[in-house]
Amino acid sequence: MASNLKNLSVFEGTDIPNAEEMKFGIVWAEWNHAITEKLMQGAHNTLIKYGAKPSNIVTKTVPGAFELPLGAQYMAEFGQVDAIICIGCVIQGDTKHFDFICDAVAKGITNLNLQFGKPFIFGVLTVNTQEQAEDRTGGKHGNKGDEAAVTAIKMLGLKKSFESNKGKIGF
Ligand code: DLZ
Repeated sequence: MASNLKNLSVFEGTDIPNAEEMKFGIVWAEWNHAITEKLMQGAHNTLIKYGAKPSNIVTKTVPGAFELPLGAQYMAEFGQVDAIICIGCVIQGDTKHFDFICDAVAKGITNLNLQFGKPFIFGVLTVNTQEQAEDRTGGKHGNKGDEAAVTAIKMLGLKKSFESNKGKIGF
Protein backbone atom coordinates (compact mmCIF):
# COMPACT_ATOMS: atom_id res chain seq x y z
CA MET A 1 0.00 0.00 0.00
CA ALA A 2 1.41 3.34 -1.08
CA SER A 3 1.02 5.17 2.21
CA ASN A 4 3.02 2.43 3.96
CA LEU A 5 5.92 3.38 1.71
CA LYS A 6 5.57 7.15 1.97
CA ASN A 7 4.48 9.34 4.86
CA LEU A 8 2.06 11.92 3.47
CA SER A 9 3.71 14.75 5.43
CA VAL A 10 7.38 14.02 4.73
CA PHE A 11 8.96 15.53 1.61
CA GLU A 12 12.64 14.75 2.07
CA GLY A 13 14.82 14.89 -1.01
CA THR A 14 12.25 16.81 -3.03
CA ASP A 15 12.62 20.36 -4.29
CA ILE A 16 9.65 22.47 -3.18
CA PRO A 17 9.40 25.95 -4.76
CA ASN A 18 8.62 29.07 -2.73
CA ALA A 19 4.88 29.78 -2.83
CA GLU A 20 5.02 33.50 -1.99
CA GLU A 21 3.64 34.68 -5.33
CA MET A 22 1.15 31.83 -5.75
CA LYS A 23 -2.63 32.05 -5.21
CA PHE A 24 -4.56 29.03 -4.01
CA GLY A 25 -8.13 27.88 -3.61
CA ILE A 26 -9.15 25.11 -1.23
CA VAL A 27 -12.55 23.49 -1.79
CA TRP A 28 -13.47 21.01 0.94
CA ALA A 29 -16.41 18.71 1.54
CA GLU A 30 -18.60 18.88 4.64
CA TRP A 31 -19.24 15.11 4.67
CA ASN A 32 -16.99 13.41 7.27
CA HIS A 33 -16.34 16.90 8.60
CA ALA A 34 -14.01 15.92 11.46
CA ILE A 35 -11.67 14.36 8.90
CA THR A 36 -11.98 16.90 6.09
CA GLU A 37 -11.43 19.83 8.46
CA LYS A 38 -8.07 18.33 9.47
CA LEU A 39 -7.17 17.76 5.82
CA MET A 40 -8.08 21.37 5.00
CA GLN A 41 -6.06 22.69 7.97
CA GLY A 42 -3.10 20.53 6.94
CA ALA A 43 -3.24 21.89 3.41
CA HIS A 44 -3.61 25.49 4.60
CA ASN A 45 -0.75 25.23 7.13
CA THR A 46 1.52 23.62 4.53
CA LEU A 47 0.85 26.36 1.97
CA ILE A 48 1.80 28.95 4.60
CA LYS A 49 4.87 26.92 5.62
CA TYR A 50 6.20 27.11 2.04
CA GLY A 51 5.63 30.84 1.73
CA ALA A 52 2.03 31.40 0.62
CA LYS A 53 0.40 34.56 2.00
CA PRO A 54 -2.80 33.93 4.00
CA SER A 55 -4.50 36.64 1.92
CA ASN A 56 -3.72 34.57 -1.21
CA ILE A 57 -5.64 31.52 0.00
CA VAL A 58 -9.42 31.30 -0.45
CA THR A 59 -11.31 28.47 1.26
CA LYS A 60 -14.87 27.29 0.49
CA THR A 61 -16.97 24.26 1.42
CA VAL A 62 -19.27 22.05 -0.66
CA PRO A 63 -21.81 19.55 0.77
CA GLY A 64 -20.03 16.31 -0.20
CA ALA A 65 -17.16 14.94 -2.25
CA PHE A 66 -19.45 14.54 -5.26
CA GLU A 67 -19.80 18.34 -5.39
CA LEU A 68 -16.03 18.99 -5.35
CA PRO A 69 -15.55 19.22 -9.14
CA LEU A 70 -18.33 21.79 -9.63
CA GLY A 71 -17.29 23.77 -6.54
CA ALA A 72 -13.73 23.81 -7.86
CA GLN A 73 -14.97 24.83 -11.31
CA TYR A 74 -16.86 27.81 -9.83
CA MET A 75 -13.69 28.80 -8.02
CA ALA A 76 -11.63 28.56 -11.18
CA GLU A 77 -14.17 30.61 -13.18
CA PHE A 78 -14.77 33.37 -10.67
CA GLY A 79 -11.71 33.40 -8.39
CA GLN A 80 -8.22 34.61 -9.21
CA VAL A 81 -6.40 31.45 -8.17
CA ASP A 82 -3.46 29.60 -9.74
CA ALA A 83 -4.24 26.17 -8.29
CA ILE A 84 -7.17 24.55 -6.49
CA ILE A 85 -6.91 21.86 -3.84
CA CYS A 86 -9.97 19.61 -3.62
CA ILE A 87 -10.43 17.96 -0.24
CA GLY A 88 -12.83 15.21 0.76
CA CYS A 89 -13.14 11.88 2.51
CA VAL A 90 -15.22 9.03 1.12
CA ILE A 91 -15.63 6.08 3.46
CA GLN A 92 -16.79 2.69 2.20
CA GLY A 93 -20.33 1.89 3.34
CA ASP A 94 -22.91 -0.83 2.71
CA THR A 95 -24.07 0.51 -0.65
CA LYS A 96 -22.48 1.24 -4.02
CA HIS A 97 -22.35 4.97 -3.24
CA PHE A 98 -18.62 4.69 -2.53
CA ASP A 99 -17.74 3.52 -6.03
CA PHE A 100 -19.95 6.03 -7.79
CA ILE A 101 -18.71 8.98 -5.74
CA CYS A 102 -15.01 8.06 -5.98
CA ASP A 103 -15.23 7.48 -9.70
CA ALA A 104 -17.15 10.70 -10.37
CA VAL A 105 -14.81 12.83 -8.26
CA ALA A 106 -11.64 11.37 -9.75
CA LYS A 107 -12.89 11.86 -13.31
CA GLY A 108 -14.31 15.30 -12.55
CA ILE A 109 -11.06 16.57 -11.06
CA THR A 110 -8.98 15.04 -13.86
CA ASN A 111 -11.14 16.82 -16.45
CA LEU A 112 -10.78 20.17 -14.67
CA ASN A 113 -6.98 19.93 -14.82
CA LEU A 114 -7.08 19.55 -18.58
CA GLN A 115 -9.99 21.94 -19.20
CA PHE A 116 -8.40 24.86 -17.34
CA GLY A 117 -4.70 24.00 -17.80
CA LYS A 118 -4.10 24.61 -14.13
CA PRO A 119 -3.58 22.24 -11.20
CA PHE A 120 -6.67 20.85 -9.46
CA ILE A 121 -5.32 18.56 -6.76
CA PHE A 122 -6.97 15.30 -5.70
CA GLY A 123 -6.85 15.66 -1.91
CA VAL A 124 -9.55 13.06 -1.39
CA LEU A 125 -9.23 10.12 0.96
CA THR A 126 -10.99 6.99 -0.35
CA VAL A 127 -10.85 4.58 2.57
CA ASN A 128 -12.51 1.46 3.95
CA THR A 129 -12.71 2.62 7.57
CA GLN A 130 -12.73 5.66 9.82
CA GLU A 131 -9.46 4.40 11.31
CA GLN A 132 -7.77 4.47 7.89
CA ALA A 133 -8.99 8.05 7.47
CA GLU A 134 -7.60 9.06 10.88
CA ASP A 135 -4.25 7.45 10.03
CA ARG A 136 -4.06 9.85 7.07
CA THR A 137 -5.20 13.04 8.85
CA GLY A 138 -2.30 13.56 11.21
CA GLY A 139 -2.01 9.90 12.24
CA LYS A 140 0.66 7.32 11.47
CA HIS A 141 0.66 7.99 7.73
CA GLY A 142 0.81 11.80 8.03
CA ASN A 143 -1.79 14.17 6.60
CA LYS A 144 -3.03 13.94 3.01
CA GLY A 145 -3.81 17.66 3.15
CA ASP A 146 -0.06 18.35 3.50
CA GLU A 147 0.65 16.19 0.46
CA ALA A 148 -2.07 17.93 -1.56
CA ALA A 149 -0.64 21.38 -0.74
CA VAL A 150 2.90 20.40 -1.71
CA THR A 151 1.60 18.86 -4.93
CA ALA A 152 -0.15 22.15 -5.82
CA ILE A 153 3.05 24.13 -5.18
CA LYS A 154 5.17 21.69 -7.20
CA MET A 155 2.82 21.73 -10.17
CA LEU A 156 2.83 25.54 -10.24
CA GLY A 157 6.64 25.40 -10.04
CA LEU A 158 6.65 23.07 -13.03
CA LYS A 159 4.34 25.37 -14.98
CA LYS A 160 6.51 28.40 -14.20
CA SER A 161 9.62 26.50 -15.27
CA PHE A 162 8.09 25.79 -18.70
CA GLU A 163 6.78 29.36 -19.05
CA SER A 164 10.11 30.97 -18.26
CA ASN A 165 12.01 28.61 -20.61
CA LYS A 166 9.57 28.74 -23.49
CA GLY A 167 11.11 27.54 -26.75
CA LYS A 168 14.23 26.17 -25.04
CA ILE A 169 15.22 22.56 -24.64
CA GLY A 170 17.36 20.91 -21.98
CA PHE A 171 16.75 23.41 -19.17
C1 DLZ B 1 -24.23 10.29 0.07
C2 DLZ B 1 -22.79 10.24 0.52
C3 DLZ B 1 -22.29 9.08 1.10
C4 DLZ B 1 -23.09 7.84 1.32
N1 DLZ B 1 -21.03 9.02 1.55
C5 DLZ B 1 -20.23 10.11 1.41
C6 DLZ B 1 -18.88 10.09 1.85
O1 DLZ B 1 -18.39 9.12 2.43
N2 DLZ B 1 -18.13 11.21 1.65
C7 DLZ B 1 -18.61 12.34 1.03
O2 DLZ B 1 -17.86 13.31 0.87
N3 DLZ B 1 -19.90 12.38 0.62
C8 DLZ B 1 -20.71 11.32 0.79
N4 DLZ B 1 -22.00 11.36 0.38
C9 DLZ B 1 -22.53 12.64 -0.16
C10 DLZ B 1 -22.23 12.86 -1.67
O3 DLZ B 1 -20.87 13.23 -1.88
C11 DLZ B 1 -23.13 13.98 -2.21
O4 DLZ B 1 -22.96 15.14 -1.43
C12 DLZ B 1 -24.61 13.60 -2.23
O5 DLZ B 1 -24.78 12.37 -2.89
C13 DLZ B 1 -25.46 14.69 -2.91
O6 DLZ B 1 -25.05 14.86 -4.26
